[in-house]
Amino acid sequence: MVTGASSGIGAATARRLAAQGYHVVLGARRTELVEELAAELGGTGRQLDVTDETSVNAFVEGLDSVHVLINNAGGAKGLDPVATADLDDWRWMWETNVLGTLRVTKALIPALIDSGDGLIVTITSIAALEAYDNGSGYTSAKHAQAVMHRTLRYELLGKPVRLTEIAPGMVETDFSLVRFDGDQERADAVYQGLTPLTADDVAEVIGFVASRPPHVDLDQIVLKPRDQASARRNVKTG
Ligand code: 8X3
Repeated sequence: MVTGASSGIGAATARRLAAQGYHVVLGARRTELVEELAAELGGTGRQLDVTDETSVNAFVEGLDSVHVLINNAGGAKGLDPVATADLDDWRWMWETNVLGTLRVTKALIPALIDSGDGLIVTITSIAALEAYDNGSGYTSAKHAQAVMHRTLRYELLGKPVRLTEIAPGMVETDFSLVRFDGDQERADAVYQGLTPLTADDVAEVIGFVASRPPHVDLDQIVLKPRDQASARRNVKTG
C-alpha cells in the first residue's frame, strides 16, 4: 500500500513494487491519477486524503492483510523564517507529514502484523536529520514524523513487522512546485546546476529494502545526490 501514489516517489515506488510481484494498493487525493496507474499495474487505486480520518478509514476497509506500507504522502509549503512563519503552511505540513502518517500507520498496524511479515517504510527527508534556516515548518514536521516512526520500531519489537526510514535529499519531483505554490521557475531553479536524484533512484532502494529476508531490517537509509552534502550545501552553494 502506497500513500501519495499519484506522482513522484509514491508513483515510482508503486511501479517498482508491482514489478517485484506485489499487488499494489495506491492512494492519493487525485483519484483519477491513482486509478489510472493502478489499472496499468494491475493493482487497486482509491481516493485517499491522509488528513481526513474518514477517508483513511474508508481506504483501509477490507484490507485484512497488508505486507508493505509505504508512508510517502507529505511535503513542504513555503520557506519562511520563524519570525514570519505562516501558521496555515505549518498546519498543512504537520497535518500531512505527521498526523497523516500517524492516521494511516495506526489503521494498518493490525493488518501488517496479521501478514506475518510486514514492512513499514516511511519517507522522511534529510530535513528529519538537520535544521536549516527558513525551513523550520518542514524540518520540525519531518523530525516529528521520523521520531514517531522510530518509536514504532521499539513498540513493534517482537512482532513480525520491519520498519525502514528513508531520508532523501534532493529528488526532482513536484516537491518544490508544491513548496513554492506552483511557481515553476522557482521550483526549477532548485535543481538547476546540479544532478538531483530521481523518484526512480529512491524507488529502487525501497524495492531492495522490501526484497530482504524477514529477519533483515534496514532501519534508516539516507540518500542524497552526489552533488548535495547537506540540506543547504551543494555544488552550487559550495
Ligand atoms: C527535501 C530535502 O534537500 O530538497 O525533503 O531540502 S531537500
